Amino acid sequence: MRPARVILNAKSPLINTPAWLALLDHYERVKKDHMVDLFDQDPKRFERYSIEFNDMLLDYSKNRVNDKTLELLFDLAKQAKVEEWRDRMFSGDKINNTEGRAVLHTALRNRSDKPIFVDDENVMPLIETELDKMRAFSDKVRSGQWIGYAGLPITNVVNIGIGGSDLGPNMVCRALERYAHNNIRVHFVSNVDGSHIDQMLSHLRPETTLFIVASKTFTTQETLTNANTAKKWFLDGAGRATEYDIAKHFVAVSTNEEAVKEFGIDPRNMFRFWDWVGGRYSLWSSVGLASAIYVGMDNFIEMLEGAHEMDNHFQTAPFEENIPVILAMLGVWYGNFFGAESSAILPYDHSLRMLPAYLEQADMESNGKSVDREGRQATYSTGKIIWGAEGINGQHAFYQLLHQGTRLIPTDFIASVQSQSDHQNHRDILASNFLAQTEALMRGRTIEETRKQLEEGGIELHKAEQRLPHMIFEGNQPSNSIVIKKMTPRALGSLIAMYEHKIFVQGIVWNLNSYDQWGVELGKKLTNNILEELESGENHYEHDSSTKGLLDWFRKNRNDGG
Ligand code: G6Q
Repeated sequence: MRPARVILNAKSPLINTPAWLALLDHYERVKKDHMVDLFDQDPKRFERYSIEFNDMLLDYSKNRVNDKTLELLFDLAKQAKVEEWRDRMFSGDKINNTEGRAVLHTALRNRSDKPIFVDDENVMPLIETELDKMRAFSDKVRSGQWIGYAGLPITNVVNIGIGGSDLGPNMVCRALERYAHNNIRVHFVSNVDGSHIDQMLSHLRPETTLFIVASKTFTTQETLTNANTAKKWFLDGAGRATEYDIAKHFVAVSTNEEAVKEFGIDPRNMFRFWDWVGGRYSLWSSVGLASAIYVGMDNFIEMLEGAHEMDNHFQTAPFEENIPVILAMLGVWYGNFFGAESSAILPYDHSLRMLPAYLEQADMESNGKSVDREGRQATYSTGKIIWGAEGINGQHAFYQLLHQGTRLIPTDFIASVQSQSDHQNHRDILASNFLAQTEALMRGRTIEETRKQLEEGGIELHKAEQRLPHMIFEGNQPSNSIVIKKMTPRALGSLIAMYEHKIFVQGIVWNLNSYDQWGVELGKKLTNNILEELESGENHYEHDSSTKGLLDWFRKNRNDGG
């Protein structure tokens, strides 16, 4: 008999709590309400359901909520003790209970004088030291003072990392391109598919390239494989570099000094962070080194300040005015009551093109859990499927399903008003698409409106009647509009911190530990077993017939004949 996988008899009690039951009851009353009517009934709906924060505006009026809905959602947040958990996180309590760790990415951007303790040690001086080290190093690289082995300044920086050690700094570099150094380009290699690093290296020269090997554990197979390939390329290249020259071209970002040394990087060229910084929350730490070199340390600090301002807002604003709390609870409303399974991130700003991929990890790795903090089965939906792409491209592709599909998909539309380019006509076209889409998703198109349009188009009556049902849009598709004046480092910091806290609040409501990732760890282990078999040609482990069949097929068809 198959060994039992599920040992959990205990069920998480959330769905029987008073706040949850009240929401269920309320849902039955309002589930059919159309937003068009809600707007008609309340001319001040936008004023009442929008918030300005620094240079950011959140308009959440195009959501299927009324005052009562929000009140009940905030009751649920209170019942879950969001405020207490929030304060515990900020003060360094070990809220990551399965790994016994504090969760202190907020300390990395603590711009106040307040000390923050982990195990009775104030971590702020440690953070300041690393920030100073990042500044000294990035200044040298940017000013051309950091000289490679052939006496030339660095022109290309390659960040080798994956997951949390890649997506964050990569997304930040794209978002802040307008602040980039004129002569330094930054590249990111994450995939262990050798063609990724080959492609990258093919247009670089060892003399002017700096590699940042970013890995919290410094044991990640993909990263170390790519780093070794880079080292070999550096040493075997036409430039006659020696082991001695590695110090000028390889630096590490890690928590694991021993492994960094073993790889051959001088610990003096190591930038540290700590186990209380989760990989997917690490862009604020020295993992951000590539971005600090690219945009300069002043801009990097400004990004930290923007995040810190959002931290303060999250810690102090009442729920009714608290942006991360509002966004989180709207997500709970759709996921747990309307049964929405996914949520889309739709940036209308080319510089935010990597934001969906970044948030996919941040959200799904944090809240993709089915067991609560106490080890009980969650009998309710938790983290939604997060996906997205640049909105304007999506309009010509997948928006069809948003408008007329059978699923409810809440969306975040994100735009910045002052575009990076000088083309004003482009800017206005982009903005009008943004505005038109959220309006269309909300309003839809009624049968009368559709019929009128068909009549005006002069289509024959019988054809028009045939086409009619296909051209009706139900509307009532919720969206948040997040509009930023200009994509500055400060605004970006606030935006990312906003999403981090949204994810935190949802994790607390669902009673999850959002800060472990055992699902990711499992993948790493299974790969090693199969790699051993692939390389040796021997079978050591038991597999199902599918995995075995595939393994044999790979072996038979490898291009090295091995
Ligand atoms: C992040 C995840 C994961 C991690 C990568 C890289 O929260 O745990 O994405 O960042 O697996 O790990 P290293 O930084 O240890 O190489």
